[in-house]
Amino acid sequence: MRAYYYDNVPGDQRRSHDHLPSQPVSDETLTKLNIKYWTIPVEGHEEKINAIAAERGYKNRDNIHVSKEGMGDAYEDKLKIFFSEHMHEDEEIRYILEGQGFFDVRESPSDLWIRLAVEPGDLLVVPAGIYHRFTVDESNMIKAMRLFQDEPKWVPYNRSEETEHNPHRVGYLHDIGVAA
Ligand code: KMT
Ligand code: NI
Repeated sequence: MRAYYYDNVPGDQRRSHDHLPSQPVSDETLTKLNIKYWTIPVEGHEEKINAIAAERGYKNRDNIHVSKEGMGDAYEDKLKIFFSEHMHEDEEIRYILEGQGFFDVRESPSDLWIRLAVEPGDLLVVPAGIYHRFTVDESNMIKAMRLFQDEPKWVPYNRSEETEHNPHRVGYLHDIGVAA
């Protein structure tokens, strides 16, 4: 997984949006934001994923196939929803099985976008309350496993005045040592 600051240049979200030269984001920065990631080879991943799920108390999971083929007419709409800046009220794991995509996460307090370019084998732990968004890249296809601690709900709360006061958002900022 490569991590770099998003260039904020208008245009297709599926392009890399890398600065020239690239502005890499260090592991230390990701750790400060409470983002954890590791690599688990796709071949034979089941056992390791099960162990991580058990260890972190994840009870549910689903597989998502984000592509025109996998979603039909809903594809473009889904992409728009995924790319709206949002947060979740629980910690969620994403494990990439096939294809590529970008998770953009907000760095706080700078409010800059950090782009995480994910590929098969990448496992990302997205903390509750972090603002983020997702898109496929120009290959237009990703298959991922989503792991949930409780019911397999996937509720995005789009960033608004209200989410600024959401206890999970406030808790996240507190956890990373940033005043709300
Ligand atoms: C999220 O949290 O934004 C998503 O689950 C996006 C799709 S996962 C490839
Ligand atoms: Ni999300």
